[in-house]
Amino acid sequence: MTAVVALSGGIGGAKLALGLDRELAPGALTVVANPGDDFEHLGLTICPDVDTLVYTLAELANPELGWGRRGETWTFMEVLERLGGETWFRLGDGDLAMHVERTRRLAAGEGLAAITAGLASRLGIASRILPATEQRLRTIVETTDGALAFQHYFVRLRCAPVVTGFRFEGAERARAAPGVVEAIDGADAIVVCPSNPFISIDPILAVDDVRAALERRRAPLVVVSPVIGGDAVKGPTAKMFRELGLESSVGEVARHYAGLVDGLVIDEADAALAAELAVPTLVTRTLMRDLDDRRRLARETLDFARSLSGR
Ligand code: FO1
Repeated sequence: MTAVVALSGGIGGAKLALGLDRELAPGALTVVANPGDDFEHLGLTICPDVDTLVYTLAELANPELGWGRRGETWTFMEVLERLGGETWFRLGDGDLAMHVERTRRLAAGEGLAAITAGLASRLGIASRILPATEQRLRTIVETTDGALAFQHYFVRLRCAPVVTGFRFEGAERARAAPGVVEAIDGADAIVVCPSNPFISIDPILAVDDVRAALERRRAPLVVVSPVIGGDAVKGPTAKMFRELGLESSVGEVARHYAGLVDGLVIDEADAALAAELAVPTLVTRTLMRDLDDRRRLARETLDFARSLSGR
């Protein structure tokens, strides 16, 4: 395949994005990243999912945490704590350089897409990583404790509050970042990575011209389920489905993307449910423990998309 677009959040999605990056020719992959987790913190603009993708594709990611850099040191955080600063969101010493440099370039008037491309290229990444939008789009989590800014809910409160819904503040004014619509229009396949549908993929779909480009696409759109055997590998996906009164299942994942999805990739643990799904389904092993798993799942997903072309 000559051009593939992947939609991705952070940790889980980035694993498949790495597999796609390694399976495709250099430059064939464009990853459109969730902008909803972004926020301003300690005077810096933090783009967690963009950064997780950058570190993962550059093979610099912290294998234990999934976010941040491997071999990280934490002197900045230790000193900040000593000084009585805010330490609930942990910025490693090396990672800090990313946020400082991005914030400096934003203040100098550069766009987030160009900045991300520049930083990714310095780290040797051949694929394109694009934020879905350069405008401010922030996920607000509606909970029984009130509306919470995303990182406040996710990191500070460790996803404990009961979720009742989501809002994407600023989405109505957000436009697709330069390159996003062109990439979707020119794609041979679109892959929705195994990311949380509510907080990782929906913020991307909330950008009107991104959604419109996906709706008019000619290429097949394949979703890799983030739900395996009714649970998520990591993170609050299954908890969110349940709190919203939905079943945490591959059937609900398919329903979530109804009208967009042409094919669903599900795990062998869910094989028995395949017959009930209203979309063509590929059953395989979707748990990605190492690079071989990531590459194999990427290869199988691309083959599956190819088999759906022209339907
Ligand atoms: N996630 C955490 O659970 N705790 C943290 O302290 C934290 C810091 C952090 C710093 C930079 C960065 O790029 C990501 C960071 N994340 C942290 C992950 C972040 O909250 C992501 O939004 C989630 O992992 C969801 O994708």
